[in-house]
Amino acid sequence: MKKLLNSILLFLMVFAAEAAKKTNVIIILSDDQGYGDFSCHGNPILKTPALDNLHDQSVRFSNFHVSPLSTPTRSQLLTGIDAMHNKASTVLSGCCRMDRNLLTMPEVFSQNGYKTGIFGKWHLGDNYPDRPMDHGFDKCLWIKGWGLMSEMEFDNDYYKTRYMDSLTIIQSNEYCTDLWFQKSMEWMEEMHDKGEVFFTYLALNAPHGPFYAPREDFMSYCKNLDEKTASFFGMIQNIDKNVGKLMQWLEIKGMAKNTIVIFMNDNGGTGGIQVYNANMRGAKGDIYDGGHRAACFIHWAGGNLGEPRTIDYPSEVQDIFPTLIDLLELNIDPQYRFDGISLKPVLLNQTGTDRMFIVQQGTHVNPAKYNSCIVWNNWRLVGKDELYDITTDAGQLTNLAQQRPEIVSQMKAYYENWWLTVYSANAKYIPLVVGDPASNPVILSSSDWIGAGPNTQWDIALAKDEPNGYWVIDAKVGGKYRIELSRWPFHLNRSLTVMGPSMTVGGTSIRPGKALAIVSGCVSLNSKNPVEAVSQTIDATKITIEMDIPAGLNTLKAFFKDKEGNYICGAYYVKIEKVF
Ligand SMILES: [Ca+2]
Repeated sequence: MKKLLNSILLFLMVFAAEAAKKTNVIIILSDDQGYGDFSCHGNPILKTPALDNLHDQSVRFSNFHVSPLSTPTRSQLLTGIDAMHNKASTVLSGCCRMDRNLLTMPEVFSQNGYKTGIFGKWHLGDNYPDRPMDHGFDKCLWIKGWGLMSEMEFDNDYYKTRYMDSLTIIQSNEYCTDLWFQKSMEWMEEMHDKGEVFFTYLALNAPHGPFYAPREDFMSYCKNLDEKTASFFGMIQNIDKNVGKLMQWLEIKGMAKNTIVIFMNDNGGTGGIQVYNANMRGAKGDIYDGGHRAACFIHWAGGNLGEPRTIDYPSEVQDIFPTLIDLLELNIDPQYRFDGISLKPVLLNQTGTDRMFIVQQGTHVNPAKYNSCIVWNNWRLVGKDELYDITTDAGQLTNLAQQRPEIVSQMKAYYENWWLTVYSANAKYIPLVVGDPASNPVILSSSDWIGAGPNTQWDIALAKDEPNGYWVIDAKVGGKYRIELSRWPFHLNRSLTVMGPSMTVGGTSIRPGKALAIVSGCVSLNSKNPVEAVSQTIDATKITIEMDIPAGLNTLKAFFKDKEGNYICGAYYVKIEKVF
């Protein structure tokens, strides 16, 4: 009898594991939407009926934290490891690439038989070996940099979005958010028809600025709001419509029950906080709750998560990866360690363990100690000496540090231990690879300068500069390299000395900026005397310099001069090719 029961039990366990393995996963991450930019969170003007519906049918984490900025939230989501440990810790300064040895979410899904797809914004490195296809995604429809009109997507357009299918550049006629949803559904349908189970990462670039909404969505808000806010809310309304379509489509295709849908936003509020900020203090970039508290809706109609409800257990974006592994019983080396924890017990109505975690601001190469928020249930230690109880003081206005020194000292002790693991790990960043036959040449741009290099269309056009900016490169082989310096993105094929284009590829106006009297270009390797070359023709689009680069780590600085030999600005784009 016992044997029979054991067999039945084993059968049920295998059955449950198989059922879990057939569960698809869709993570939707919006860009620069704040916690307050949902009508279900109390926004008095913005209407988000589909997100409200998803909220109502989901388990919601109401004390959920991301990073104050895009890149670290993405690296933490995909690795389950703190940004200060995975090294993609901020935007700019070469700090947007992940430690290449870490396991990523798409890699683990792949190893467990899933097909994996990204649709949208990656923001964890534009070049080999840091692209989405280098980190485990099978299907990659993506854009570079922080999004449309970043320095690499200089002339891209919200209404007619240009994107890459793997490395093939495709010009669409679609509005960006519509494109990502539509293409992801086409791919998911194809996978579903083939009997494949899938992991879809819908990494939207909206409602990140500049604010361009579809006209009909802008019209919903323009009567009572200024143009910028109306456009921002319009962009969210468009996301909302697409979420509604996706959920309906999952029903029609019979996938609603066996698909986990997670919706999150990636940092604090931006374009809508003057209307509503859910009573929080701070915005994107801040260490107060307004900078990093985010929505997290987990919807699994066929799962056993119980009734839709709100959970105030403290949770962070690093928890999502271990939670999915746990919920879906994915195979992974049991020794592998995450900084996040599995939320499965909490999702199954058990009591979560007492925990603290840290939201660290990752400014430039080395983060500043205590430029952080420590989260411990209702407590927040902001910086070194501001203590808030968010149950009675959501707006973080009354500092309780003097009254509760015992709480402060426990939180600081936790931070001090954590800091020991951070500083040494983060003193290094992930260098850019050049001279690898797998990807030669490579194009580098100013957003990867060490220092705050320009990373927007308008800053490039207006010739904003960071005079001490340089790249850190890892030359896979030593020897002769050809380095081309350009003022404009190479695909524009534009003269060094003229203004920039005044239109995007879709016909939207952009800033042409200013013309520069560039006559020569210089490259300095490892702070040595620069090698200089003069522009060959009056309308040259680039200046080429050949030089030997030793194998391994090097610094490379490139800049332009006028005819008197005066420094003008850095070369925003360089193409580096190993000459074999
Ligand atoms: Ca963002």
